[in-house]
Amino acid sequence: MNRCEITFKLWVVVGLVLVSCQPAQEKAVQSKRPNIVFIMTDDHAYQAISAYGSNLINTPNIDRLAQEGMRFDKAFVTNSICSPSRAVILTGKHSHINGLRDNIQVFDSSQQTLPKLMQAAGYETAMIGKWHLKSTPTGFDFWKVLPGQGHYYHPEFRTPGGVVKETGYVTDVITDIALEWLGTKRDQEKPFMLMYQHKAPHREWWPAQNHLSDIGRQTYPEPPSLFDDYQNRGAAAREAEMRISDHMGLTNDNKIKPKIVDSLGFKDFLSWYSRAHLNDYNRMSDEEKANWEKVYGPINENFKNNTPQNDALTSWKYQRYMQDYLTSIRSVDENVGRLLQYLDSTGLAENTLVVYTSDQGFYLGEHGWFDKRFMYEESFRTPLIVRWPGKVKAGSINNNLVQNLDFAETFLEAVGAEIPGDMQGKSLLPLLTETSSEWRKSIYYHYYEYPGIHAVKRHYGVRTDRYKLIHFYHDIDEWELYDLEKDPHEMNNVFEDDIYFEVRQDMTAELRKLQEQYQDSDELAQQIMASDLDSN
Ligand code: SGN
Ligand code: CA
Repeated sequence: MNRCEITFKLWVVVGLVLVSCQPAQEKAVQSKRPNIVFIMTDDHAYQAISAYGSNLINTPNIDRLAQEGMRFDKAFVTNSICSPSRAVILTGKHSHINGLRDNIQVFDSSQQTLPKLMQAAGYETAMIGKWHLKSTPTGFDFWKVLPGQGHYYHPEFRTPGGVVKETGYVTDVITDIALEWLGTKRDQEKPFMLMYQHKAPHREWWPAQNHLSDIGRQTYPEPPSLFDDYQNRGAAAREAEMRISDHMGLTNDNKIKPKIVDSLGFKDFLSWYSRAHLNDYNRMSDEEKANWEKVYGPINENFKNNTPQNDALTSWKYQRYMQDYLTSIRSVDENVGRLLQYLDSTGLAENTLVVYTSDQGFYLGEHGWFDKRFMYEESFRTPLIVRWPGKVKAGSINNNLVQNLDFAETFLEAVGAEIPGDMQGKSLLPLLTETSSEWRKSIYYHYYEYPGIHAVKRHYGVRTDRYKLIHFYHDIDEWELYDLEKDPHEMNNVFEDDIYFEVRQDMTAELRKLQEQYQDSDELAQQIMASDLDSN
């Protein structure tokens, strides 16, 4: 027997003695309390998950969660951007209440958060991977997080002891750290909540070495609105700077060498694009660069020799975008598989609630776009799959309007902890266990980061099962109304259409009701806007 085995056996004996000293009732409750593994990726569109019917990629491991659990088809965020989404998840409160409304602000981590409440309920907690809230993580017994956006190759991590650099590909490394924590670092006596949060598939979509050979094997179908002309909508969609054609970089995003891009007379939308590309490239070792060149060298050559123009260039960029984006998802899926395998082999799977979600959705060419931010479906929606053996029916599908605002309350209820009265979501437990069909009729959204990268104007709105009403404000004052049943791709704003007079009135009343319920208002939005402008 080696030292580890002796220590492990000792712990088992100590554990058994401790457990057998507890009253029987308490033991029963404790043994039932589930672990929570919260898997969140960054910018993973539901359109790129085969469990959601993707025609772009197979994601067998994420699909397995859906086969064994519940897939939510109407899961949304409250503010479709990274840091705000994370703050909503940690607090169970809308952005204007938790104080973090955009990617620029710093999260006030002294406030009440889910991990702190879980700790108080006797849970061991960990945060591993993308954090993106600037302030030091609080409420975690263990944390190891990427600084800011982090890097794909050989990433640095913030830890309580300072910054450390790891060798390898970010998605693999984050999983290694998570598995190590699960196996040897956590207090094995306590139930746990692991927040396992990937950088991938965030821009600029750097694939892993072991998947480079997938690049270029497939041609992807173009979405019907790739060449959207933004007719029948207001200025917000037209003026956003996230078009594949105009704002996606040939260097950083499409991985064409800056020298080639220059020599062909192209100019990327922002001047830092080529520098960003070179920085990422130079993070790779010589061997990795050589492997990279075997795949991207011919792509570069081809681009130089047969340079596409105009619409053909947009189509080419879309293919390049999909190749890199989807290949970085292959690593995510593979690593989700590693984690699920670990839960199976240790017997943890049975009493662990596993969630798969993303910090928001993403445009895969719909409306000609990449990025997110808008309240239009592709970025407003987010994937959400929950597996909880014995509680959630395998292969079930839910169509209720749920939001990332609901996660904190769901987890607290699942572990039998009290839900603080100031949280603004709703526990999903009755939906997960199919014990009640009573649910909310509408959801609220508010996006703030404007002026800012991608130039998506500030807006708030309401969505019901069938309709969506949006108000864009700041340097614009425009309303949009969509009939999602007749116009699921949101190509036609019917706000001014007389046929929708009553719908418009009902939706406006619903919006004002939600604003009141969530303590938001036009006045507050104006105040926030003025103070944001002041501080910039
Ligand atoms: C970076 C990206 C943007 C992206 C923001 C926010 N540019 O600035 O495209 O919208 O992050 O993303 S990049 O070329 O530097 O990747 S978020 O997921 O963190 O909100
Ligand atoms: Ca994101």
